[in-house]
Amino acid sequence: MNFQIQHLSTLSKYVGISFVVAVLNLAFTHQATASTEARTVAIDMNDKLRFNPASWEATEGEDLRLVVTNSGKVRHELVIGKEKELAEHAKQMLEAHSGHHHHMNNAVSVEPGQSAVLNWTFKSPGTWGMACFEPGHFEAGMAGQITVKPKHSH
Ligand SMILES: [Cu+2]
Repeated sequence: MNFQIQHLSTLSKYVGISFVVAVLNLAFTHQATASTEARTVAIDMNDKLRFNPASWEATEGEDLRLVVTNSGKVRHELVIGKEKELAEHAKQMLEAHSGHHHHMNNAVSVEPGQSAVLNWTFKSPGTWGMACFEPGHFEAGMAGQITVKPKHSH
């Protein structure tokens, strides 16, 4: 009798603990999901001077994790910006006659055979562009388009 009561209390202790563990698990799982919410978009760059996909869609404010792979044998980069800004940047680069340039957080340069991640959120809807500013690449058509839909569609 005594044993049974003890056994029962031990059991309820375990049930209690596993309940707490379950709740904690739930809390942590939820937190983990919240912090890795970013949608992954895989973009390939190659020596045909093309992005693949060359056009894709996103939503304003959406957290994106761009996994950019260079499957070519020369260095490529992915620069994101409004198409007008990218065109202006390309012009400036030609005028500067310099292959050396700096970008902010809107670009990632990837060595041949490597991959890199660019975390990105489009702050406004509309047509955005992708470009590679390695010398001559943008001019040869290494560019793409991203259609960004508004966050609230009424
Ligand atoms: Cu390129």
